[in-house]
Amino acid sequence: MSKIANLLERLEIGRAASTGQGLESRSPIDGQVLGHAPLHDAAEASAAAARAQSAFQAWRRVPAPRRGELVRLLGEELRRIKDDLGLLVTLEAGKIRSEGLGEVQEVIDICDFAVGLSRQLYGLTLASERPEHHMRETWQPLGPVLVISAFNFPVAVWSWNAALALVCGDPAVWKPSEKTPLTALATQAAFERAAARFGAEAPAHLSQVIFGRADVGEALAADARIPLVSATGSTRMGRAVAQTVAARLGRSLLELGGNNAMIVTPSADLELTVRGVAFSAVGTCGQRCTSLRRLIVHESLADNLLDRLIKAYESLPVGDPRQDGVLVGPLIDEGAAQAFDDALAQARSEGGQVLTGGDRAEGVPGGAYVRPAIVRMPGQSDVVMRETFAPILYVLTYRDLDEAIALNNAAPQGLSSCIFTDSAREAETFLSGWGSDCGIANVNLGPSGAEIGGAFGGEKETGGGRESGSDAWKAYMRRQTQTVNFGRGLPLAQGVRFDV
Ligand code: UN1
Repeated sequence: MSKIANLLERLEIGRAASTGQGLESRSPIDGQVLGHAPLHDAAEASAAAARAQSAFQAWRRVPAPRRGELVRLLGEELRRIKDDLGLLVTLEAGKIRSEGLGEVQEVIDICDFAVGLSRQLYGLTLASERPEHHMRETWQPLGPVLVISAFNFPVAVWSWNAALALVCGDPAVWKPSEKTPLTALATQAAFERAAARFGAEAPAHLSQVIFGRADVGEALAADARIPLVSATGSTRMGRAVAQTVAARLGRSLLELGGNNAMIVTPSADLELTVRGVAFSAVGTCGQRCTSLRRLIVHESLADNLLDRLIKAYESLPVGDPRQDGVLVGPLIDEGAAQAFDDALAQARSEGGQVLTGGDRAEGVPGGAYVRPAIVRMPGQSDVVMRETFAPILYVLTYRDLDEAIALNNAAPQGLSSCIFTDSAREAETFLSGWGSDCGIANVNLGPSGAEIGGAFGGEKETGGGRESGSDAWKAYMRRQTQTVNFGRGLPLAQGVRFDV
C-alpha cells in the first residue's frame, strides 16, 4: 500500500477517499491526486439542513457541560491523530510540517477552550424597576450553524466555529473548501468516533460535511433552517453569502480578506522586526488572511531594514514542505501563482520596484513554487489596496506616526495590524481609539499567528465577525431577556396604569 493510502487508512477514511469519483483532492506539493470526497448537490444540502434541524431538537436539551464532554472527546481524538492529520494538512494545503501540526494544535486548543466554556455560558441578572420582579438575560441555543471554510486553514476554521457551536447547543453543517476535502473527511471521522464514545445522548447528524461548489454553499446560505452562517474566505465570497443570508434576515458571521500592515518606527528593534516580517509575510507562503502585506517603515531606517530583509529573503528555503528546514511551500495552485505574477506586473506598472523574489522557484515538479517578493512602492496604489493571496510584501515609507497610522487604516480591509517600536507613546497611540482601526492590533509581533483565546476577526471589508475566543460564543446563541413576577400584583413598567 502506498504511503498516502496508509495515511488515509490510519485516519479511517481509506475507503471513503478511494472511490475514484466525486471531488478530487490534488496535493499542491506535486499535483498528485490524493483521493476523492463525495460531491453533493443542492438537494443533498437541503436534506442536510433538515437533518441538522432535527439534531438540534434533541441537542439543545442536553445540558451544556454534557455537550462540553462531547467536545472534550473530540479533542482527545484529535490529540491521538495530531501527527497524521497535520501531515494531511501539509499534503492538501501545502503547509510546512510544523504549520500543519500547529493547525491541528489550534483545533485541540479550541476544543479545550470550548470545554471550559461549556460551564461558563454566563448570562446576567438585571435590576427590575418593578417590585417582586426578577429580570435576567439568558443565552439559549440558536440552531444549526453553517461553516464555510477556506483551503488555507482546512480544519482550524471549522473548529473555531464547530467547537463553540456544539457547546452552545447548535449542530454544525460544514462546507469545506473544494481544495481540501480529505482534511474535512478525516476531521468528520474523528468527530464520529468521539460521538460514538459519547453515546446515545448525542443525536445523529450533529456534525455534517457537505462537499460542493459555490452553488451548494449558496443553497445552504439561503436555507432558513440554518439561523447562522459563518463564512471565512474572500471578500467576494463573503459579500455573496452575506447578501443571501440578509435576504432572509438570517445572521452571518464573516471573516474575510485582510490587508495587514506593520509600522516600523525609528526605535524598533530591527533584529526582532526582521524575524517578525519573515514569519508573517512569508509563512504559509503568504496565504493567511493575517499575512503581512504592507510594511510601513520610517524613512530614516528604510534602507537599513530593507538590506536586512533582502538578505533574509534570499536565504529562504523554498521547496517541498514535507522536508525539514523548508520554510516556504507551494502556493495552493497554478491560479494562485498566476495571481502572484499578475499582481507583480501591476505593481511594476504602478511604479513599484521589485527588490527581491517575484519569480518562480524550482520546488517539486507539478507544484506552483514562487520566491517571496519585496516590492518598494511609491504609494498605496490599487494593487496595494487589494489582497493578493501570495507572498508579496509592499514597502512604503512614512515621516510621522499620524501618517503611518493613516496609511495603515487606508486599506479597505481591517483584519490585523502591528507596530514595532520601543516607544510607549508610539505603541499606545497605535492601540488607542485613533490608532489602528483593525480587529487585531499587536505591538512588537507580526499580524499573523493569533492565539485562539482572543476574539478573531476584523472590520470593514473583513466583515466585522469575531470567532474563536473571548465572548465570540455569543454569536452562536440566542439572547433572551426574561422577566419573572413573583408577587401577587401586576405593576407595569414606566408607571403605566391599566386597571380593569
Ligand atoms: C486565516 O488565515 O484564515 O492568526 C486565519 C492566524 C491564525 C488564523 C489565520 N491563527 O494567523
